Amino acid sequence: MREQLEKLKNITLQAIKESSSLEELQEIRINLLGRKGELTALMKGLGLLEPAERPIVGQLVNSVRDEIETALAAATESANQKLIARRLQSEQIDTSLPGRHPLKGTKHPVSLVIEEICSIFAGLGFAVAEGPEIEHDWYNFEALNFPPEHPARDMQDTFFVEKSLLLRTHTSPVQIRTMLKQKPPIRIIAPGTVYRCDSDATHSPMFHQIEGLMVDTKVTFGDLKGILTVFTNQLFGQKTGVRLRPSYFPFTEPSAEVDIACVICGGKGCRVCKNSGWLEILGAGMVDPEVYRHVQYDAENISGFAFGMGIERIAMLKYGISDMRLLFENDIRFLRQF
Ligand code: 2U9
Repeated sequence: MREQLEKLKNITLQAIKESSSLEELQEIRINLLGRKGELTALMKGLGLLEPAERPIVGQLVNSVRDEIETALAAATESANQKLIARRLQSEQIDTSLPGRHPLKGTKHPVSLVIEEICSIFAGLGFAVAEGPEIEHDWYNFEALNFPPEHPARDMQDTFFVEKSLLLRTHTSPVQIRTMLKQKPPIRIIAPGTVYRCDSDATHSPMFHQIEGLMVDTKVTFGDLKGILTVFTNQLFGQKTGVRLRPSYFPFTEPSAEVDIACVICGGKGCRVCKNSGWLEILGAGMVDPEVYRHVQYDAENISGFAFGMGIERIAMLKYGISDMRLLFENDIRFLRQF
């Protein structure tokens, strides 16, 4: 038994010396001192010895166990230290390295133009109004004096959701909703997404508009021209020429189209202005009395003007973009330039 103990001790101490991980040390402990361990088995066998021998061999077993426990504790401590040293080495942070720059986004040119236009009109006393993109036929057409057979009402131009429910074709229903809620004086602009069944280099089925409405006692066509001249001068520069041409819209009478001197050639004539020297950027007019009738305003005692513009067209002119589709392709190399 003595020899057996000595042999077990030596083999175990050697194994502890050669072990390289905490897991291996744990295995050695279990194999020796666990419930089914070799030393545990020897201790259980003490009962079979002569009574005189038991205390002597018992003492020997205890001293072998103590020696192995001490060696295991020392080896565990050293394996732990090595593990910590390895982690400190591999998880090292060099605080002197330059930081990584987070990717910074840029605003979309359409958003930039909407913000700039809203801010110009805010300076002229106009508040921003918004409304739903899915509209009822009545707010989008009927209240705006579109006759029942008007071509804009056709499936070819309008996206219908149901019989009388559609994707708004302009932001004008926002002004109708505002007039139904509020009495004059009214001074609002309505920016937003609109939809028309149209798609080529200068038309997208989804685009953006800003429309404006001013209603009060004694608002004149002169006020309309004054406000729009201040606006175009602020957006395109103080010396931009402006002209109004007669036009027709169902919701305004009289109506006009507003041109600015070509921002590319300065009015001399080029490819962009088709050699005319002028660029059409706005539609406008005095609100038709028929529109006031639909919102129960007294057309005899109030007057007002309205205007509308397509944002993509203005963004293209302002930033020299030749194809509208570039604005919707989301190519990061294009968008980064703004
Ligand atoms: C109400 C009364 C009148 C809004 C107006 C225009 C003229 C116009 C076009 C410009 C280019 C739309 O994006 S575009 O195709 N808009 O020419 N819009 S007057 O008139 C209104 C609006 C609301 C209650």
